[in-house]
Amino acid sequence: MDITLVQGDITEQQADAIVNAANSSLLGGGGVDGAIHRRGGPRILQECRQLRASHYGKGLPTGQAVATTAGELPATWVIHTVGPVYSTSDDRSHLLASCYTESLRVADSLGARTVAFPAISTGVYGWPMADAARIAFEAVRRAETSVTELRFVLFDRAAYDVFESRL
Ligand code: AR6
Repeated sequence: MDITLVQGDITEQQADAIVNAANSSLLGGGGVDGAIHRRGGPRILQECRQLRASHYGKGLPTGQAVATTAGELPATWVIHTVGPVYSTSDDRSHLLASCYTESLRVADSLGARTVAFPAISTGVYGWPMADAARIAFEAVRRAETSVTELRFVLFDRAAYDVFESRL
């Protein structure tokens, strides 16, 4: 698996799947989540509502992942995962790692070969970028997956530089 880094907006990525840094409600929010629903159109939210009505009545638990189609986005699928809120008193690293491995597991189940990830939990959820990059790389390198290209899409130069220095 090739690991690549780009600076940019994940909603513009051509990939079989892009990953959404969602919340348990699956019903939208700010950051990446807001951008995906805004650019992808109402179909994604409609499928998220169906997931809530069927398998995830209480919401998607932290560290898990689930897919919808990608509406009007250039990608084929959106894989929604819920990162942990950063805490200094409670080590939630395993949950952040789980977002990456569970998203790759879902990607494999869809037959996706190219997958774009944002830096999960590093925005609203407050995870320090360098630590998030370390956890992300460790998790994806350990994962057994048929994905051939895993692209990290970093929103700004500072985030890109941190990921590059950790790769
Ligand atoms: N493309 C790529 N990266 C982005 C984009 C974009 N369009 N927009 C923001 N980022 P966040 P979280 C970066 O807050 O921390 C939402 O409200 C951003 O700079 O999107 O996991 C959800 O509904 C940061 O580095 O996700 C949840 O409630 C990274 O993406 C909550 O936020 C993640 O920031 C999830 O918080």
